Amino acid sequence: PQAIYRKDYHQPDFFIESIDLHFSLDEDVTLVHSQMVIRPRTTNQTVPLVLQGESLVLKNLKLNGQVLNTHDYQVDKIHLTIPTVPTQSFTLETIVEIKPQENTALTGLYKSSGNYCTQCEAEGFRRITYFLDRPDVMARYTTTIVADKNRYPVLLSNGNRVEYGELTDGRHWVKWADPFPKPSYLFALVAGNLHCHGGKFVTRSGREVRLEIWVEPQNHDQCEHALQSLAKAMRWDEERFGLEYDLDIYMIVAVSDFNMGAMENKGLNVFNAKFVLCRPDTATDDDYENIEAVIAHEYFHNWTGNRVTCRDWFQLTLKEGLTVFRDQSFTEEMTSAAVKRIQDVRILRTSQFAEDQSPMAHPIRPESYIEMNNFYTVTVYNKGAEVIRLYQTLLGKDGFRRGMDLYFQRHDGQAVTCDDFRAAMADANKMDLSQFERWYDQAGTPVVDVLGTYNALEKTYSLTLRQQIPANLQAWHIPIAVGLLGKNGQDLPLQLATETNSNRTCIIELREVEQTVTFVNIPEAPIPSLLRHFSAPIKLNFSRQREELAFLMAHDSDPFNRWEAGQQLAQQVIFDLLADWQADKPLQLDPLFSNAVLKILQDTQLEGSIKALMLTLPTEGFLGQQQAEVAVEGLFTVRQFVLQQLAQDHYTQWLTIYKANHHTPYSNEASAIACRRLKNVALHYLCRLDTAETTALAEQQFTQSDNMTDQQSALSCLVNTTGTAKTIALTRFYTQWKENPLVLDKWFSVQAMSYLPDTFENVQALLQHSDFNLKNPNRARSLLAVFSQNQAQFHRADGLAYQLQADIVLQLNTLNPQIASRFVSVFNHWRRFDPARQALMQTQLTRIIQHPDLSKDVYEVVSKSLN
Ligand code: DPP
Ligand code: ZN
Repeated sequence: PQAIYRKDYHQPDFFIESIDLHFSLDEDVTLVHSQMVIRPRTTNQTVPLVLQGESLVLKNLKLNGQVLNTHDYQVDKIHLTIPTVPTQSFTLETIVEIKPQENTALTGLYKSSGNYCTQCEAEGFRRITYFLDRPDVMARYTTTIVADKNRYPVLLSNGNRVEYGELTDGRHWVKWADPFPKPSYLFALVAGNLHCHGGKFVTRSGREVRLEIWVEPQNHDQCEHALQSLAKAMRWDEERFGLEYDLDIYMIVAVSDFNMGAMENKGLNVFNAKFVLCRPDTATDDDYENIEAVIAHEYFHNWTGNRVTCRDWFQLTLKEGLTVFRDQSFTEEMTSAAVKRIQDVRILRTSQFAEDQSPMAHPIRPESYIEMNNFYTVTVYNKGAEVIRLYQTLLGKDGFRRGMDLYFQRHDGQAVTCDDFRAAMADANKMDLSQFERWYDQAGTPVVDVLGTYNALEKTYSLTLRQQIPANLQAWHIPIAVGLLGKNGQDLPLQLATETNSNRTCIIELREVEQTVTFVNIPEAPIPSLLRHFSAPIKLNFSRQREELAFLMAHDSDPFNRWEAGQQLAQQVIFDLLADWQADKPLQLDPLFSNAVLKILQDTQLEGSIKALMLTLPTEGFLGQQQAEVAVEGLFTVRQFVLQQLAQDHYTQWLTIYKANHHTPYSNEASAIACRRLKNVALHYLCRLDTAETTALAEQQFTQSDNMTDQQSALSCLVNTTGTAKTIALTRFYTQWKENPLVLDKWFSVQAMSYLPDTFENVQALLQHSDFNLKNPNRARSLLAVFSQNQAQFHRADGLAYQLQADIVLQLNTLNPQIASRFVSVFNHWRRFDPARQALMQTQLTRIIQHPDLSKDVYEVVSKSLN
């Protein structure tokens, strides 16, 4: 397979002005009839017209109404080429046959639960009809869908419904017209038996927009939260960015089989049902929050993605980084800024920093790809969002808004680049952002070493910051938010030597390899709080004593850094214990850490959700990343020891917290959510003790809960207990929820996450369960992707889990290459493990790459991994 390079971009030779599509949906073959008006970019020379098309059977081809004869064109597996076409605009008509019912890749047109749906991003439209399937070709679409009226009473596409009618043979038809030119990746079609949960939204300019959530009929009572979330997102975008919705109708369809989270097709979003459906008894608090966030994310794409789209796929972060930043900001305002920030940074540091350490490392704007679908990554999305956040940190909220306004003013209706976005930010604020481009060019996580010096005589405090610059790279432009705490735990007023005013938090703009800043009028040796709010996606090294971390954990006015100090303290404690364990010394928990945890437990001022986060240890995966070679067994053992010890040390306090928060009635309010988070953290600690008493507590919660947060949490405690309670609860949960696939996914996940040593054997058995189905991405992920994150169990020393994973990857390679490629990516980190595990993983990677008929998706990841 060939790589495609960003530097090779050239404009299309042809534009497609309009496309009139006609679908005849049938159980055997579906016919797609397309009529395009095509305009050559230049009229002075003739170039061949090369359209993309995959898995299509061409039945008819006409140019300006004339049937083309087979000498006049060529068809291969991925193209339709017409060597000679007119130099002026012309019409091209094609008829192709496709078989959506056989499409297990879930890209293009496919069937899910008996209904038809589409997924075109990035390059799925070419599996529907021949087209210039690239985002800088924007056309006006009309779409007519014809289907059996009984089986497919609902027929949807982008834009507005303009005509409909009935045919004599039991079929009916609907015609849709989308007034906005769009790239093909935003095309959508849905046909099926669906229930509509409707509502309306009045825009701030007074236009009424109809909102429709379409679901399988049995799910009619699980739509209201999605609808409310949509309305909230619409309002927020008006208030924060002045952006209004532009069509008269906004539709969201929930489907059960979906590769991604959701898709922002113009006016007709198609969603993974997981991000639409919820009811208190079926969905957890996190599910509710994720639904609100994903609904908002796709809605926000209407401006950042659809109205202004990407010139080419290398620019993906233009729309994804920006839209993730927008959805994060939205959630920060809807829930708690601190909690959301901590959650987002956790994802960034566990997944994206790991990607930076892997052979798949790439800048947020990649330089090349073999298969674009492999670049829908945490780097493009989450690091991309951090880079957008940097603009806001540097320019301020108002400056960022000015940049956004200029971006839309300049580029509405266009397909543009990351450079265009950066230029709008720079021009609107008259700021030089040329060095900032390095965030787009350079892969990897910047590392900054910091030294602090207090001068008691002068009453100054200096920070020297030094970037570690890898070979061939250059210094980044990094805003670092800093505060200084006095001995009483309060922020000291900050005044730079160059300033007259003082602040509590100051942003240092680090542009050079090394810079020193000096604060004046500092009365005592301060304790610095660095990188507040995680002001840049970097690793910051500053050496600290445990006492200092415990102090920050108790006092920092920046809640993010308070949490961060606790995490760093826990990490130090765990790594020191690991050294003891490796030296065969007895393990003993540092009382300083245990006391710091106790202080958090007893802190009555601390908000519950933050408290719950502060009581959660860093994961084995995150800890492993900080090591030169992941100590699989050691980290597992030591971390378990710490949890167990904290459970014992503070038994009474855990129980008190549990009881104090247990009786709060269910609601979706932040305060009730905080109670559930806190009590469930407490329950997990208590259940570490595996006594009759603690198991009874979990059992009671499991049977009496009226909401999924509590039920699932109790179940996940019980699967780690050793008595009969585990089997009883699992059976009961299965019987209660076997008809609800999204809840049943949780049943698989909870078992895959168990830390007991028979987890792998259980996963193997679950693969044979009648409800397991590899073709359904949610189900496959719920068991296998979740298991592969269970570090100690997945990386068991005998390599059996690796072999199983590779077997699955090879099956998925044929069924669904996109999911196969995600699943094979767990091996990307193979070089970070001990030699024995390296050899075992390498064996599986080699076995995979030798497979004939390897998809581009899997080939790209595995070949980079082995390189
Ligand atoms: N649907 C995916 C997303 O919204 C890709 N655009 O991120
Ligand atoms: Zn997106």
